[in-house]
Amino acid sequence: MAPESKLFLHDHPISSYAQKVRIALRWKHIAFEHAIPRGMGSGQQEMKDFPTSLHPRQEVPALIDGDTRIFDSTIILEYLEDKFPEPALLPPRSDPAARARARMIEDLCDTHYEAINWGYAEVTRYERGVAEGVAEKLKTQAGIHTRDILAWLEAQLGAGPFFNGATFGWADCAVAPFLNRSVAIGLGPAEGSPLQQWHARISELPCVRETFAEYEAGTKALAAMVGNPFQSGSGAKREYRDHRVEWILKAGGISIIESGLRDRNIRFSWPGPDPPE
Ligand SMILES: N[C@@H](CCC(=O)N[C@@H](CS)C(=O)NCC(=O)O)C(=O)O
Repeated sequence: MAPESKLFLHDHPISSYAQKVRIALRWKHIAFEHAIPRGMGSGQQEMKDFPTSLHPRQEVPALIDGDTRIFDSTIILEYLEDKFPEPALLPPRSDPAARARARMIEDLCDTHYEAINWGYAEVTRYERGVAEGVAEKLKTQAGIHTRDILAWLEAQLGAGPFFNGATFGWADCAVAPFLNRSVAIGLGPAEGSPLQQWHARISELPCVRETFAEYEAGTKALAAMVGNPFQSGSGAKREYRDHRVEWILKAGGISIIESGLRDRNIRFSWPGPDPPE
């Protein structure tokens, strides 16, 4: 029998969704190769090695397994669990409530939690809201909303040791990149709290340690990049989508979206075209 080709992951070390998939692949000991699509993060929509046939929204992560192409971190995890059932990421089928709980934790992190981290970076990395005078307000709101999410997560963790239950699994992969980013931006759980102890515990696991180290290197590389690629007139447009837009509005940043549309440095997701001027 011909050896199966390695999985290939289009991803980015800073993307929390991509980190979730890297952690899952490594936890399952599945060999994979990965790369950042050319042009990713440039806002130029010229990712020639990442066609819309792979993912209409051209978002990472996207997985290639032979002739199979899969986008969306949740669907990728489901595929991996179906194709490589051992070691299992989800709690056993005999415990449907625990499986549902793992998925609910993931859903909340993918939507409401991620939006806060993303919005915070829009302000701090891309200086959104500075000219509009709302940057500080958004940073404050990010702190308040993160506290609420962390309180919810702490209730889910309960006595621990893992979100998935007695062993590391799906729910832990799902929380890890988002909470780790909160820690990185100074909005993480209090020292000595159950959440902080969970973060320390999972950071020791090789699959997490390697992924967090790549994230850290990625953030350093990004910080070293001079200038703002989304400056007015650059032609680059940042994707504003789903919960991210809701969070910017909720946190008081409607003016950010108005100026982004006016200056044509934000776009909404597929299908296009961009909003008319
Ligand atoms: N629901 C998707 C979200 C993926 C996503 O939003 N990815 C971002 C990076 S974190 C992306 O590729 N954005 C396109 C861009 O920045 O141009 C998933 O779970 O994979």
